[in-house]
Amino acid sequence: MRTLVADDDLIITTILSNALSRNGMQVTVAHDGDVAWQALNSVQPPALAILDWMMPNLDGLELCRRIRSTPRLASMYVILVTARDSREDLVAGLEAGADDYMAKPINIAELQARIGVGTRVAKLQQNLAQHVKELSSTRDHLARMASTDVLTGVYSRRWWFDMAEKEFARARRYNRTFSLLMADLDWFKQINDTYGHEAGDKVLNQFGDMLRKTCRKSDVIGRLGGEEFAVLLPETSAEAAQSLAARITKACLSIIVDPSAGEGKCSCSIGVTEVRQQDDKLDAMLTRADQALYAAKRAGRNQWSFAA
Ligand code: GH3
Ligand code: MG
Ligand code: MG
Repeated sequence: MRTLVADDDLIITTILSNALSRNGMQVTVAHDGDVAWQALNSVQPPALAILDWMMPNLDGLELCRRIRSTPRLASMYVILVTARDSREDLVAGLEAGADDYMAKPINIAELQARIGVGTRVAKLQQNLAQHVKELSSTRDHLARMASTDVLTGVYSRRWWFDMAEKEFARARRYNRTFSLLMADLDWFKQINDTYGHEAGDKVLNQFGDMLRKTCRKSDVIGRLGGEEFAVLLPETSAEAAQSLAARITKACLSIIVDPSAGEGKCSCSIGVTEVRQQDDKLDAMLTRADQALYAAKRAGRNQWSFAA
């Protein structure tokens, strides 16, 4: 564990660092307040600091206050050492943010005991900080893994890919067919630019609703990113997939961007493909659907195209 000893008295710093080293601590020594403040602000700050009250430049009391008002140092365990031993001084020290208070002359047994307490608390703080770090990384992971896209209510990208991989494996295993649609809203950047990002979000939300209403319950709808969606159609032939694509393209036209003003038509382009014997991975289908989608875009948008 890293520790800092700050005292302008060389004898005191020697006694303190020896005691700390005997406890297996890594000790940094400072002989004035400025140097101590620099050491406290190093990349890896000490977990325990023993500070003299009276030091040149910055005194221990001021250091305590600074430590407590610096979020990254706030959990540091601080022992204030001083020859001042009145009750008022003790209160002032604790109020400035010290965790413990030790009067000079230093008694070795007392010092050892107080270092023991400080180490225990500092270790608990470090464990707590580690736990908080782990929890927040778990939370981020869970958010990434969440099944639903908040804006549209359809499956999130990650989840959709998981489901699609499973359906691909299942269909191959039992020699079943299935199809895939890739849909992308047309001129969506222009919609955002004209009506604002919030209106754009509402369009995405309506598009998700429309997909859910237009598709079957067994179809797997996902938002792959931005204004791009994919629908997996289990047990569905190319013909049936194309007729669904036609219905989606038509239904999209009834989404109004700014309903209060009754203006702003919306359209989408769709790429359609059916699984093929030679497809060894889902990727092969995705690439085909993507190419068909871009063919539909090139052909003028507001239409679907089949990857023949
Ligand atoms: P194209 O017809 O070729 O698809 O043109 P486009 O404008 O739809 O496509 P482009 O890829 O140029 O722009 C997509 C836009 O979608 C840009 C981006 O700001 C917007 N977008 C992505 N995600 C969101 C979102 O969650 N909300 C909103 N409002 N806009 C988004
Ligand atoms: Mg687009
Ligand atoms: Mg796009």
